[in-house]
Amino acid sequence: MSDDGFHVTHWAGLDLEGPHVMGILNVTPDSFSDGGKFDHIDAALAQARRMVAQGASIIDVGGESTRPGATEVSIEDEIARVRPVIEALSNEGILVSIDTRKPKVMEAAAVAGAGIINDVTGLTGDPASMATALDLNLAVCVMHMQGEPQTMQAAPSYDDAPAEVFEFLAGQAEALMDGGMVPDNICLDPGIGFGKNLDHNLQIMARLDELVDAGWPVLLGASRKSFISKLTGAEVDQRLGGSLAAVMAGFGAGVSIFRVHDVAETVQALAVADAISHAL
Ligand code: 8Y4
Repeated sequence: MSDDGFHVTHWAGLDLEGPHVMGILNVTPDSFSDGGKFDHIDAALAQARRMVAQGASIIDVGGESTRPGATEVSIEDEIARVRPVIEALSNEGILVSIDTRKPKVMEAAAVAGAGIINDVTGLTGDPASMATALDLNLAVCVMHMQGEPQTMQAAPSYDDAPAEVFEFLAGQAEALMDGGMVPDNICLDPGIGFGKNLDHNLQIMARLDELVDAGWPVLLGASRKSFISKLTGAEVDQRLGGSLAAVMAGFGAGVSIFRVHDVAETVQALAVADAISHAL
């Protein structure tokens, strides 16, 4: 390691000696037209259990779509969607992250048993987010986003995208530490596709080693994202190859956690890459 020696070895109770996979579980009306109803909860639970059986260490439960054009979700609706899923999974001993920008949803998710807050605004989306995360004292994934979900892809602009993204993330980690959070609860994520054009995304992924060298655990979410289509033209359900290539690039740079749709394939790719890395 080419740094001063600061290096977090655990996050949210996970040993980061080897890579981990976070499986994506959407409980939005995009995927379930009537979020909160029994058969939809059952389908979500079945999908989550399948991903755990395939080797996922974390299930990321999201009840609010950040897609441009997605309809706003009220706090009450978002909680109604995610709470039963979080309760059931955490009762089964499954580590759950709550994908939300709303402090009230963070609190409800914590009560329901979530172990991780995954906030795509990096705790800047609501004035109360930072204080809520510190108060709940759960593990957090701090993600970088430029702008707002509705408009962030209109004109993303940076002088040096990796430098600016990594600087923001280090600052949020510092703020969490200043607020009393322990290092083992902090993970950083450059936010692929969130207010970034193709060049920005590629530069960030090419320089992930710089973020890893800061010592914090790093999470990468590149699964099926549109940069793959910009490079290959592949439709969203045909992006496994590109998604695995991004995972492999991140693994080589020292990324610890990978947020993906295709858990079995990603776990297999990481098992091979990890074994190769240990054969040296
Ligand atoms: C197909 C499917 C194409 C999904 C695009 C997408 C991240 C995240 C999202 C991420 C963390 C997404 C909630 C966007 N991305 N959380 N969340 N990191 N920590 N788009 O990169 O998956 S949602």
